Amino acid sequence: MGVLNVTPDSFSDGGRWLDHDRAIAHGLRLAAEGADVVDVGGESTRPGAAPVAEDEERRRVLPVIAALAPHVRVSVDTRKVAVAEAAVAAGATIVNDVSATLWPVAASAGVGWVAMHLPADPAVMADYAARYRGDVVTDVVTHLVARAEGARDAGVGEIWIDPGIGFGKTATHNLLLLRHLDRLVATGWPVAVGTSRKRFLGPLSSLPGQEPAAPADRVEASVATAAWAVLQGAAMVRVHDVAPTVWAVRLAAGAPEPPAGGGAVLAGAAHGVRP
Ligand code: HH2
Repeated sequence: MGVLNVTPDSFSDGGRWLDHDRAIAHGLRLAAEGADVVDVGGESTRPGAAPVAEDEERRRVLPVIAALAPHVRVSVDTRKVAVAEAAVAAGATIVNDVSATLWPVAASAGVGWVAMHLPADPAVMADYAARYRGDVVTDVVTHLVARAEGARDAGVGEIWIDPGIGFGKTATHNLLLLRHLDRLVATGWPVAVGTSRKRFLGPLSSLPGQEPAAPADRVEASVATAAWAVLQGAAMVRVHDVAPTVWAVRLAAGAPEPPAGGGAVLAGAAHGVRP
C-alpha cells in the first residue's frame, strides 16, 4: 500500500502532493513501482495536526481518487463517514480507517475495511502512550479482533487489522508490537502494518550522540521493518517508499530465479521499475 497524503501538514510528505495533478502523478508512480493499493488521505493524523472540515477533506481527495481508480486499487484514509462514502462513490474500494469505527460504511458499500488500533483521539494520544496495562500486544489483539468480528457480523467481506504503530504508543510499545506481530497474524485476520518513516525509527537510524534521523532519513529503517513485518506474516505494508520496499520484501522473502537468458534480476523489474 503506497501512501499518498493530499495534505499540507502530514509528518513526512506534508505539502508535497497538495496539488491535484502532482498527487495523481505520484499515485501513478507508486502503482508503477509496485503498490497494489494507493492510500489517499486528506487529513493528517499526526499528534497536534489541525482538524480538517469535511468539505475541505472531500475537495482534497475526491479528484485524486477518481483519477487513480481506473488504474490502481485505491483506499481512502479517513475517519469521517461522509468522506468515506464520497470516496467510495469516486472509486475507492477500501476504507482505511484509523479510528476502526467506519465498518458500517464498508458493509453498506460492499468495500474492504482496514481497522487500525487507535487508543485515543490523535489530538491527545501523545498523553495516552503510557496507559497500557503492561501488555500492549494483548490489548491491541483483543481490541482489533473484537472490531473485526463485529464488522464481519455486520457483513463486511474484506477486513484487515493493523496495530497502529506510533498511535498512542511509545517506541518500546511499537517495537513490542513488531516483535510479536506473529500474535496478530495468528488471529487469522489479514494483518496490515505501517511503520514508514515514523518517529520511533528516528533514534534507531542515527549514530549515538547524533540527533534522531529526520523522516526522509528513515527510509532504510522503514524498509527493514516492512520486510520484517512481511516475513512475520503481515499481508500488507503501508509505505511512502514503494520501490525500495518492494525490492527488499521480495528479496527477503526469497531471491527470484535468474531469468533464462542469464544475469541478475531484481524484484520490481516485473513492474517496469529499474533500481
Ligand atoms: N499511519 C498513518 C496514517 N494512516 N493507516 C493505517 N492503516 N496504518 C498506519 O500505520 C497509518 C495509517 C500515519 O502516517 P502518514 O499518513 O504518513 O502521516 P499523517 O497522518 O501525518 O498524514
